[in-house]
Amino acid sequence: MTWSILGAGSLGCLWAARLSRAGLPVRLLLRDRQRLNAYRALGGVTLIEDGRESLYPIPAETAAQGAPIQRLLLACKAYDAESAAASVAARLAPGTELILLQNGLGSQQAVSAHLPRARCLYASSTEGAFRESDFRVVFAGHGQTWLGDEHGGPTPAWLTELEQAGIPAQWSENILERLWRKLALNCAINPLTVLHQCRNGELAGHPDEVAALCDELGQLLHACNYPAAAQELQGDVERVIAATAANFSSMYQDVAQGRRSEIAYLLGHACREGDRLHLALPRLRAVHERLRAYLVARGLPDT
Ligand code: NAD
Ligand code: KPL
Repeated sequence: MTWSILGAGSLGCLWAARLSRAGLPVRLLLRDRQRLNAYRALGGVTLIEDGRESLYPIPAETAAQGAPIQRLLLACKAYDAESAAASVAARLAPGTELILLQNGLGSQQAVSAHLPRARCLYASSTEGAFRESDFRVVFAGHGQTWLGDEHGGPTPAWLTELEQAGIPAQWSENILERLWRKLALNCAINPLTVLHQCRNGELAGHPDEVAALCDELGQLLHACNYPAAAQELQGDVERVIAATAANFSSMYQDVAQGRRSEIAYLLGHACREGDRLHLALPRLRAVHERLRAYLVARGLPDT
């Protein structure tokens, strides 16, 4: 069965290149004819790994046209997920499997609600990649991708294809817990790096702020019924800060480059869940408001 990939950015191209070189059928779905022409002019996806670059001439078509889609990786930003999924909805065969590869939470549920006949699986990844230019991607960090089904259901047989392609993936029986844990890590680190204009490692100089956020995120995770995601949160956050000390967080990079951030699916989602559960979360809300003001002052969306 062909892997269709919508969202030919950093992770979408990274998955496409590895599936393609393993000899698995894969095709890219591009936004429109202009993007398709630009892609064809380049001759394929270029993946740069350990300084070596390889070109993969992966077939591509526009999102609107083509054969029915049976397995789709949606690899766009959380704020684009609903509209991107809608652009291929008419092509989805009954029972199509969609893998929603977005950070944070909220976008996955929004996409699933619009596609009740599809099986929506959620993914959480710690792999790292960035775009040097269009369809030219650097594999920047090895990691792991967790996949799971919010509604249970069997482990997909195609996990072996990911293994065959060298994509480190594991099935999770509680993918929401995984996504919440990653959301909590991102909420404790990323906004502070933007507000303090610093690398991850410099947050070691703001231990009280980090601890206060971890404490409230822990309360939220317990109230949401994900106690395991709250375990050792602060210790883990401190470990990530130390291990990625020289890096700028993804949110810092988005803001520095004038790109929209995924704030609504990280801190925004945490605060909305806090409202729903009548939790005070004063420090988390204060950081959310400061970050929103910071973005607005720079002409960037605050949702
Ligand atoms: P990206 O911005 O590099 O790529 C997204 C691609 O989707 C872009 O090429 C964009 O043009 C395309 N797109 C958006 N809307 C579209 C539409 N309607 N039709 C067709 N294409 C459309 O993003 P990314 O870095 O690959 O991140 C994807 C998700 O994975 C994000 O939620 C991100 O937070 C998460 N993530 C990224 C990394 C990483 O290292 N890049 C690591 C872990 C998680
Ligand atoms: O995932 C990250 C990001 O920058 O988005 C880390 C480095 C773990 C910080 O939250």
